[in-house]
Amino acid sequence: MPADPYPFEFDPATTALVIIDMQRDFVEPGGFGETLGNDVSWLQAVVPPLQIVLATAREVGLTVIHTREGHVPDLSDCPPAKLNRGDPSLRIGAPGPKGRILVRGEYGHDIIDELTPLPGELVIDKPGKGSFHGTSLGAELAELGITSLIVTGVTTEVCVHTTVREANDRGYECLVLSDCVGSYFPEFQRVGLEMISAQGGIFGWVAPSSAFLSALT
Ligand code: TIU
Repeated sequence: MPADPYPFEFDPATTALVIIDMQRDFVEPGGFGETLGNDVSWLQAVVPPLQIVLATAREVGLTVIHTREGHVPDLSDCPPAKLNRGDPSLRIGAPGPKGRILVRGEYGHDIIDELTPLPGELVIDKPGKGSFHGTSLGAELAELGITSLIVTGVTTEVCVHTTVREANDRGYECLVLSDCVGSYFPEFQRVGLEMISAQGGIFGWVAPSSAFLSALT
């Protein structure tokens, strides 16, 4: 299929759709992300195209993996370097508008209704920005024989980038769908995507979801 910086080849049998951190606290109005002063409309724009990609992936039987960023309730999996950031009243574990911020089991931590995982789809709870650090993702992908990842979700320059970088170092081919990843900052979105495909595809490929859907169906 056409992609930047050159065509991306994939076999659906060894490819997974990865949907990163489409959680209420990052995406929805009134959530943690908005509380930090971010404009969530940039992230909400990702939902409709991602719904189409998810529905199509399910139709053709692609492996679907969801991730959620968050911590166990006693925060024992949250290092001080991550915990002690920013305004104490808005820190991880503090009471937020949709439950304790980034704590597993809280309403705001869960995935938005539009993209609710189906039974049988893998949901990876991750303590970090990357999806491999501190999770079973690498082992699960090896078990499934997955070698290529179609990467979507939020935010482009944070958890999407960290995951793509982790995946690249582990030998996975990564295609990032440009309209299915979002940032609170338009300039980070643009540059974040450019950074992936620059230098001959230093971390992977970038293409719009329309190109991926054409290749898949
Ligand atoms: N999922 C993810 O990207 N976590 C973040 O904290 N992102 C921000 O941009 N803050």
